[in-house]
Amino acid sequence: QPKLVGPAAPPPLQAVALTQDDLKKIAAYKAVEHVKSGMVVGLGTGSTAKHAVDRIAQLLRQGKLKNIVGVPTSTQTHEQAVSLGIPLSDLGSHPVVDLAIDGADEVDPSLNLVKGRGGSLLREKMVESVAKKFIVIVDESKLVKYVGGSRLAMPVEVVQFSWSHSLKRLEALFAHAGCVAQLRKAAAEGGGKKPYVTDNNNYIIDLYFEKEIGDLNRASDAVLRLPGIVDHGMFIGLATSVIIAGVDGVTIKTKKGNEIEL
Ligand code: ABF
Repeated sequence: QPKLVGPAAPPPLQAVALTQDDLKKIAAYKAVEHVKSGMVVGLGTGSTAKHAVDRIAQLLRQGKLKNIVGVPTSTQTHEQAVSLGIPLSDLGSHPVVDLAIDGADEVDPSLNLVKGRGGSLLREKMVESVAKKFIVIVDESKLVKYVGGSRLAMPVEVVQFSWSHSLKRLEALFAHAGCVAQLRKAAAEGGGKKPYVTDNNNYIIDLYFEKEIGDLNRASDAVLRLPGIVDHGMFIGLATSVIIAGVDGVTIKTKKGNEIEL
C-alpha cells in the first residue's frame, strides 16, 4: 500500500537580506522627505547621495515637488542632475542653501564627519557650510568612535605645486597620531599611476592615523594654516542631523536645537 503524501510544504519564508546599497537608499529617501517645494537644495556626491538626487528628480517628475533649485557639490553630481532635469544653480546666485543632503565616510558620536574619500570635499564643504540644515545620510558601517577611527583615509586637498612638501608637513603636524600620508592615485582605468586630480585641479593627500588626532578644531586650524593646503575632510559641527540606516531600522541623530521629525 503506497503511503499517501500530501502536497509539499512551501519553503519557509526567508527575510530578504538588505544590501549596503539598500541601506544607503533607505537613508537617502528618508532625508528627501525634508525637501519642500521652493527650496534651494545642496546635492551631495557619492553612492548614497546619488539615491537622494534620483529621488528628488522622481518627485519633481511626479509633480510632488516644485521649483527646486539644486546646488551640486561635484561635476559628477552636476552631470547626474542635468541628466535628470533638475534645475541647477551655484552659490554665486544662491549663497544660502535651505537644505543640503550628502553622504559621509565617517560619523563620530558628536556628528563630526570625515568626508572626501570620493574626492569632492572642497565643493561639499563650500555648499554644506552655508546650508541652514545639513542632513547626512549613511549606512551604519560609517559610524566611528572618533574621527580617523576607521583607519581609512582622511583626505586633504592640496595645490599641485610641491605637493610632496605639503605631504611631509602634514605628516609632521600629525606625528603625535602616528600619521602616514599618501598622495592619492587615479583609478587604474585610464589613470595608471597618475595622481588623482580633483574637480578644482588639485591633488588629494590621504592621511592615515594610528591613534586619535585629539582636538579637532585645533587640528583643523593647524592644517588650514599650512600654505598650499586648500581644505581638509574634517567636517566639524556642520551636520545638523544624521540619518543612519541599519539592518535593524533607521536611526536619526540630531544636533541640539535641530530636531527633525520623520
Ligand atoms: C561624499 O561621498 C563624500 O564626502 C564621501 O567621501 C562619500 C561617501 O560615499 P558613499 O556614499 O559612496 O559611501 O559624500
